[in-house]
Amino acid sequence: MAVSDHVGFPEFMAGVEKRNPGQKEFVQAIHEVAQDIFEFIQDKEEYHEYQILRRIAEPDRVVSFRVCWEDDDNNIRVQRGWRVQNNNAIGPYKGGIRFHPNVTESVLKFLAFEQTFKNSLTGLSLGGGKGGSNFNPKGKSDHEVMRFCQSFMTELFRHVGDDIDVPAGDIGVGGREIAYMFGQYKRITNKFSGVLTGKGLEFGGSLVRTEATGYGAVYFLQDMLKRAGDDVEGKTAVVSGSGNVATHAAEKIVHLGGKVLTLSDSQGFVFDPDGFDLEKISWVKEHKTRRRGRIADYVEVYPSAKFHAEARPWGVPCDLAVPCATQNEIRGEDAKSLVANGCIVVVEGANMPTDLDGVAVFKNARILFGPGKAANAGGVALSGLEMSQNAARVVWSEEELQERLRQLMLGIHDRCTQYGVSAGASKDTGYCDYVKGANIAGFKKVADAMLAYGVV
Ligand code: NDP
Ligand code: 2IT
Repeated sequence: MAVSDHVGFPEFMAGVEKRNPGQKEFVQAIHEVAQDIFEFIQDKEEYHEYQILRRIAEPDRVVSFRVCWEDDDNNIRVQRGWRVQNNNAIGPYKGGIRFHPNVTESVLKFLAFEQTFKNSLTGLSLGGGKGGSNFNPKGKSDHEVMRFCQSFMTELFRHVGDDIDVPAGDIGVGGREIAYMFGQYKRITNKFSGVLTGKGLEFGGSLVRTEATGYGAVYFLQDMLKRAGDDVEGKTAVVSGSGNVATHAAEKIVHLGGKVLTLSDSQGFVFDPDGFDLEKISWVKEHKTRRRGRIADYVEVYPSAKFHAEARPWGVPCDLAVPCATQNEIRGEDAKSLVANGCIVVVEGANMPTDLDGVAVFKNARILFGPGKAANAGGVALSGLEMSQNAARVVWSEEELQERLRQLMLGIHDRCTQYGVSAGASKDTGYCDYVKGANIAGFKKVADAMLAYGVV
């Protein structure tokens, strides 16, 4: 069959929508990747013939299960759990677990799809997966969270394993939840293995895993700026979220001499005109993670700051925007106001925080735009290093891991520029479409492995 006889992008997307009715986040994620891949494979017959993109966009399997648990008032509660194993062409399925009331199969399928490209971009041997539940950990006691996590793992354990599928944390799943799940896995299987990453340091966790996503995103930002002959020093940054990724991204921006103006949570954002210094960021970490409090409480401790209820921070003028909360938090209108206010770089700490309209605004404005699958890959990359340490039963030093994270992010940046700069432009200085670069570089490794396997 001639290449010109194969389906084009619009027909491909129509098929995706038909096969995944109502799964708008999943369709959106495929849309963003597929437009670049279609361009890349237009003269590459094998990728068409073997239906590679069509196969990557169909998860290997989606496991859905009931999770029953008992709350502190002895009510029996029923939640739904999932594990989406998207693709293991280049390594065991790998990706986080999200506990949040808005988790649906569509959300987890988009995350597992994105994760496949992200994990490939790290250069490590990691396939793509994601899991989670519509369980809301907010307002639950430690014992309720423990009972939920144990029940969740009582089903999940059949589907995971250190060479099969290795989950980690994501929204609503941090060190506490990973420990409860790991304890239950160990109890059921009688095996101490690296089945989860993000573990406590006492039981196989890795140094630097906690900081890795946020630090990595800012390293990526630093590399984009450096390529443009600039740096973070003296720049103002608007950061959203106040969880693991946001607080560590903010911390690294401060280390590099930038000024962080905002942090947020699901109830609104805080603007601090003096900037969040390391002590203030540390207060936020303690308050949000240990005390499980609200970002709004910040203004009681630091009264020069102002809390904006039910609002997102994208209207605050800044040089750098770093979305680190959730999907679709930057819409087209938000993107326009960032550009109009002089923002020069957007780097995504979260997964798919910018919707398709927003991405188009950033691309048209030709500002530096680092997509999540490249910019936030430091977390999963460090998870990959946790897996290596577990397998070899060794512990690497903080210094070694910090250096490896830095090099991994540099490698990801390099892979993006390899495919993101138009033919004829300079690889070192020409405009880089990082979205395209990340999509193609991430796709190519997985696609070539799939080609080698034939039709399986
Ligand atoms: P956390 O649970 O630690 O923090 C999440 C933060 O985002 C909180 O401030 C939370 O506010 C806010 N948030 C969550 N959902 C919403 C929503 N619907 N609207 C507004 N704010 C919201 O999660 P992480 O920091 O780990 O994850 C943040 C993002 O980074 C996610 O997109 C995740 O997929 C991505 N990511 C995480 C990695 C990791 O290693 N942890 C790796 C790569 C990407 P509140 O407290 O009010 O809920
Ligand atoms: O989105 C992500 O990359 C994560 N939540 C981390 C995944 C991992 O396996 O460390």
